Amino acid sequence: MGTTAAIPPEVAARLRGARSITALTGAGVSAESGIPTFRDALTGLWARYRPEELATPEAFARNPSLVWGWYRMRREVVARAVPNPAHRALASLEAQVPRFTLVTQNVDGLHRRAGSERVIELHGSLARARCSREGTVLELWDETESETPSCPACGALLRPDVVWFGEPLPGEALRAAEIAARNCDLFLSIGTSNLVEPAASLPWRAVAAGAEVIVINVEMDGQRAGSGIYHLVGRAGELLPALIEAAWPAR
Ligand code: BV8
Repeated sequence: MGTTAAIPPEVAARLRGARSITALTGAGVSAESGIPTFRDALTGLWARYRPEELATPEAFARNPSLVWGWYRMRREVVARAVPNPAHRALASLEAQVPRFTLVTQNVDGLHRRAGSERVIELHGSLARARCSREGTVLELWDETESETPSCPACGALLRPDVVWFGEPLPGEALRAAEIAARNCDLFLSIGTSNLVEPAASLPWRAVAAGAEVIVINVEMDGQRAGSGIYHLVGRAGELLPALIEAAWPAR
């Protein structure tokens, strides 16, 4: 567990004084659960691919079996993973702060497994598949190593229910995330390289509406700096619990 010594008092005070908080998480929040981030080089069988080459409709059209294999492997990694203190800290923040909205780019479902109830999943979920013809969403489907799963209703190819590069985000989720960004006075950007749009613009929509930003990341390369933007360098699994403890010391 991180010590509160790592938290500047003004940052703890800013969290304690926030009336409305929106948090955006990326793969860095799940890194301490053993789930590789996108920036971690893909390993083993997948080492020769980049996510942008696999997480696209074109890759799926070209080789659905390869893309399903990648998602099957990732589902197996997630099934073995458990939420870490960062996920649990965010679940406790939802309980502590009346107006708290959690927006995630992650598709691993760990926020909900940690107890977060209101989670806006911008990029879908590994736990669901979707009929590529009718769009029907399934939480259970037959899948074997050798053949790609097909829709039980119409026989068309099933696809993972995630948002691929070049695909639009779910309209309702994106609208809710943008409203939450514009209506908070504190925006937390946690464990994300903040490169992939339109999620990457959410913190700046918050700033444009007068919010301040706390960035939590193990490195700040490429992260925007400036007045009203606080950088906490370190692991989310340590800094988030420490930040909450510093803001609301255990009675
Ligand atoms: C869209 C789901 C429009 C799938 C994902 C040029 C060409 C083509 C497209 C574009 C282009 N320029 C911009 C675009 C748009 C594109 C985009 O932004 N591309 C980027 C690469 C430039 N965006 C899209 O295509 C989006 N759609 O724009 O549609 C449209 C509109 C209407 C009609 C048609 C089309 C769709 C984007 C969503 C793609 N799907 N995921 C899957 O998971 O398989 S994106 C995926 O990558 C993640 O969800 C996430 O969003 C992103 C990875 O980012 P991070 O989560 O931040 O992870 P990353 O590894 O990058 O960083 C981890 C961070 O954690 C690091 O900073 C690290 O330092 C830190 N960290 C590590 N450990 C810790 C830690 N921090 C704290 N604690 C730790 N322990």
